Amino acid sequence: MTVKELLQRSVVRMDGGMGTLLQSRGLLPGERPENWNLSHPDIIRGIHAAYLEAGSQIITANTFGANGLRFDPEALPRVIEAGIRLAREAIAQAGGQSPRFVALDVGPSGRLLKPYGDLAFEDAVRLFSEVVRIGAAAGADLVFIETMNDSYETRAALLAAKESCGLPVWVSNAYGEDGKLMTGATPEAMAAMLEALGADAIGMNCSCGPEALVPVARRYLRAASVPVLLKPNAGMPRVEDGKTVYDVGPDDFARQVRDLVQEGIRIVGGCCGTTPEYIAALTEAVRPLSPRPLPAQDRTVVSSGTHAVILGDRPVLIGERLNPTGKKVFRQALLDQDMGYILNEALRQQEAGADLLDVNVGIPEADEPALLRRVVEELQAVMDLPLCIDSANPQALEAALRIVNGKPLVNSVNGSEKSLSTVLPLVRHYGAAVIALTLDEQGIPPTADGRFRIAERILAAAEELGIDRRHIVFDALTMTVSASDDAARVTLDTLRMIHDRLGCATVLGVSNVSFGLPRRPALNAAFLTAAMANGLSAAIMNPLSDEMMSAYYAYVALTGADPRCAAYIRYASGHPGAAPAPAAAAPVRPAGTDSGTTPLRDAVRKGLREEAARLTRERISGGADPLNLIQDHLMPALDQAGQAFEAKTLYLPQLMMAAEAAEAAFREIKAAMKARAEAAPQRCPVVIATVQGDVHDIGKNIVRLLLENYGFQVADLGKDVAPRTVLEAVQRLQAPCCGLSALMTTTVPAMAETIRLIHQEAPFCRVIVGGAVLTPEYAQRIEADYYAANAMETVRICQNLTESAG
Ligand code: THG
Repeated sequence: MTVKELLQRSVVRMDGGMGTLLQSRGLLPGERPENWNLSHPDIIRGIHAAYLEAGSQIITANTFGANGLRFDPEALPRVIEAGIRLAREAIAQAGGQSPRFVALDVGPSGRLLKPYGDLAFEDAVRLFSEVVRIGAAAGADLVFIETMNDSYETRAALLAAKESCGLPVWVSNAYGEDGKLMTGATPEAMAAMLEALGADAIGMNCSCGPEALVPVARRYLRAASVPVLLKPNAGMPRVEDGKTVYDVGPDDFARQVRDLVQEGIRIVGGCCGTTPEYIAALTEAVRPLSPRPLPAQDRTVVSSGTHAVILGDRPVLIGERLNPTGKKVFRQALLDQDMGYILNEALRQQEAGADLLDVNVGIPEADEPALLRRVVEELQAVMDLPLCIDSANPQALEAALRIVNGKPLVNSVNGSEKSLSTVLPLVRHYGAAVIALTLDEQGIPPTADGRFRIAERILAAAEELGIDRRHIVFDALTMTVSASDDAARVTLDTLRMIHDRLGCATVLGVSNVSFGLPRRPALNAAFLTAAMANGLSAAIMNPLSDEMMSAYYAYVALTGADPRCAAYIRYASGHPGAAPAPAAAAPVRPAGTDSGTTPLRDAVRKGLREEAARLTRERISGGADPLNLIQDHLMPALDQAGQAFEAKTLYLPQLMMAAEAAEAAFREIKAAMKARAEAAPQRCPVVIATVQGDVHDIGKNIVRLLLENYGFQVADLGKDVAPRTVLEAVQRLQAPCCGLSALMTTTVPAMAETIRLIHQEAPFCRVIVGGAVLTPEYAQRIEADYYAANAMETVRICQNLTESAG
């Protein structure tokens, strides 16, 4: 029997925790568990044997953290091969009739991907490919990608697995209490992307107990058409007397997981804190159950790195403005690689209510594959709408499809042999949905029947390649009504036929209809309404056109797709569709107020690096005091971003991008201030660091600049600094003050530990803390000596401390 057959006919039982068991067998903190495949093979085999005894049908090899970042090229294959071999040996020794399989376990790389971290997407793909190739050659039966907390990294791992072996691939993500991944993805977004890329099963593991995962599990079951997997912790981990404890026992665990199997979960197991005892209870609970049939899914879904968009529950809007056709300024921006302008056009459309953005960078002068790839990377760093990748160049499509996050829409394929044979394989391989133009080698059929026949042909070709019809969005082709009286009629009839007879999603580039006529928005709006009434799922249009947006919101409200007319009312009262004033004319509040916007604050908050740097340069050359720029613009913008992050209206990626933009502005300020700092008198040393686990340090960099400006000798230890390292620097320099910053709540314990160490071993040093998530109360609780609300306060505290000391 194969893994696929097992999964088809039964509820599949995996194993439970490995890491927590190894700790109880003496694995030391910091020691790599995978090394035990070589140093303690009996223990590893023994754990596998215990899980097999408990009823596991699939055991995961001890390879979770085995990758080229943690192991050198010589050690990596040895560790992985030993891991697979030990699992295989445990199965052989257990004997028995029923089929048992070995999963190659693939955990996160341990690094964040660009642009938030420093690992390039293609490097991540290479890293995972290496692991998968070794594991597959060593005889793994399937690949189990698990505990991934970032959509982009999950995509890299799945793409690598699909490209490097022919084994089934199961993909499991770790959700936070808010039902999202660390970088913001929802279950629907992950399901859309992973299924399209060909995952054989998808689901969730780790993070908390089964009860807390019920809502996430249900969302998976509603969204997925492949089997859904659930491997929870034995409850929420809690630290008690320095030890991690879990508070769901084996029987409760088994009962809670069984309830979800009755709702449709098909693959079960445990994660942290679960032991063979849990799996034995689970085996007993689920063995009598047969799997629920997989639901047929017929909705067309696309996604970004954070969320999914369903085409057709209501018609969706695809912003058309990232397109050089007929737009001189945009064309020039592409020639100049002026990302600031391009990103701003994207954000304006997002704010105006676009659901997706069409991206077309086709100008004859450019290297389109490189440019499209770059623009897609920049776009997904600052905004989170799914993309419609628009190119007639297959190389450009592929370059963008490789590195895009989520499940994009490809614009487009058509009925010609050449297009079908080049574009469809890309759509399949990279897990996209695709717009299919109802034209072919013979051109655009003048009748609806002719266009419909092409649609049928494209559908057959796609299904032949294994692309489900729900991934095809048909374009009925808008021609201008100025050239032919029945142009719009034919398009509407085609829409209706495709909608009624094929049940597929549809799209139109709406504004073509009015080409060559006056008052185009009036025609466009009327045509949009008619098209929606004939089954249009998505409109490529200008979301900044008030006429079209009015027609759109009115239609959605009138057809009952806008509960209590909420979107219509919001639109009608705020007019978000009206083009916002250009940046230069935006209201500027008096400097120093902490709410409200300035162009520079806006650029920082939105994560626009080049824009932030440019505005900063302009301000400085216009005579602004660089220090004031920090106080009045950078800090408030970072504060606002930090607050939005805490309020969960903004996610980690966006917070990181805001920090990056502030950093870009800050580099300009630093350059302008260099001369001044050199002239200032020398004061005592101050050690500063961003605490262990924190990956960004813009706040600390600002503090450094100010301190240096006031003459302190700053020893900047950088980010992600271990408590001991901070202590050693304080002792070496005999520093009377030390500044620590923490950006994320999760790193506050590391800050507390650093403070404790300094107080204990360097009692002469006072610790000042700050950072996005800290409050004075929290600072007091972790026994910091001072809390600084901003960089200037840190300087004042250091001045007071050193003056009173000296
Ligand atoms: N189907 C599909 N894709 C498409 C189209 C379609 N992509 C391109 C186009 N049609 C839709 N996109 C645009 C993009 C830009 C403009 C129009 C349609 C445009 N319009 C004004 C003009 O024509 O001069 C410029 C106005 C402005 O500056 O905003 O530029 O049918 N699948």
